[in-house]
Amino acid sequence: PQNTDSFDFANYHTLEEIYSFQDLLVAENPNFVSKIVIGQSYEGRPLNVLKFSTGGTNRPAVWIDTGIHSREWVTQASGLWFAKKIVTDFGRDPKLTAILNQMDIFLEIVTNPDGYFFTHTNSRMWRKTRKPNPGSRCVGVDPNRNWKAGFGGPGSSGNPCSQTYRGPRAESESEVNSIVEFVKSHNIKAFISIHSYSQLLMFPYGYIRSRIKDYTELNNLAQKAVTDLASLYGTSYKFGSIINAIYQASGGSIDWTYSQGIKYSYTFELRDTGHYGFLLPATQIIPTAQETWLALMTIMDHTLKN
Ligand code: ING
Ligand code: ZN
Repeated sequence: PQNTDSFDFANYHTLEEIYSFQDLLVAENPNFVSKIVIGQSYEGRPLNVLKFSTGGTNRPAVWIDTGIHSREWVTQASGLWFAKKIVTDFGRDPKLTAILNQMDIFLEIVTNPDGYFFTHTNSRMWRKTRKPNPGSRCVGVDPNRNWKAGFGGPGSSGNPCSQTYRGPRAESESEVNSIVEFVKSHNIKAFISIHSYSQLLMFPYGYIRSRIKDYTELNNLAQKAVTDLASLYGTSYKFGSIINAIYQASGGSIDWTYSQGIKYSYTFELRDTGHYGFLLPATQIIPTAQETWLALMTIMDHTLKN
């Protein structure tokens, strides 16, 4: 398409189409949207972050990433819809406008571009990065076990052939390290990492059983967010700490961001609960994105007011 109004949000897109969409959106909204290349993937692709900002310097910000696991296609597709939603609603939706008058939003839609490319060309169910592992025939590291919080612990694997291989050391993957450097040099107040599937809204910890010190606040906010999410189509989400809601997992992104003082560290598992799983029909993209947006707004609004 020549403009983002004619972009087909109701279908899945190739990496190239997503990159073109991002450039179009920036070109259409030069005073509001910019593209930051925070690094490059193992195979040399740009790691693009869209910045939505009404001005200021080093403003408090919300980070949203989708697609850190490449096969979770409804997440990248939802990320595209969120990007368009932000430019459409700014100046119209008072709640979003108030958020953007004080905070920036950073959105990384294709957090694992090599993996995403591979899901289109070779193997639809690819999850990890595409970096070779010396001494093994198996390729790739789980970019959600590669963070420096409980790195190497239970719920991660030392076997390069595992889907949850943690990598040789924390932050060994440029896709992870680029976000780490970005987070350290920005004023991030909320960090939201979006996966599929299982219909969950989770907060730290994943690597240990102990409750975080902000447990009550994050639990209550999660409850409110999933209630708002369900108000649109009745989609039912569970919520809780990662270790309680899904399983123990060490080296995940939001345990690290929480340890860096980012209180509102959340992770979603979008639709469905397993009927289609990663192969969610494209007809569900827009409803999934719409309902998730309500929960995101709840978290961003709370972040603004706290
Ligand atoms: N689930 C996540 C995973 O990486 C998760 C669950 C989220 C674990 C956040 C740790 C931290 O296993 C999927 N579907 O990838
Ligand atoms: Zn995932």
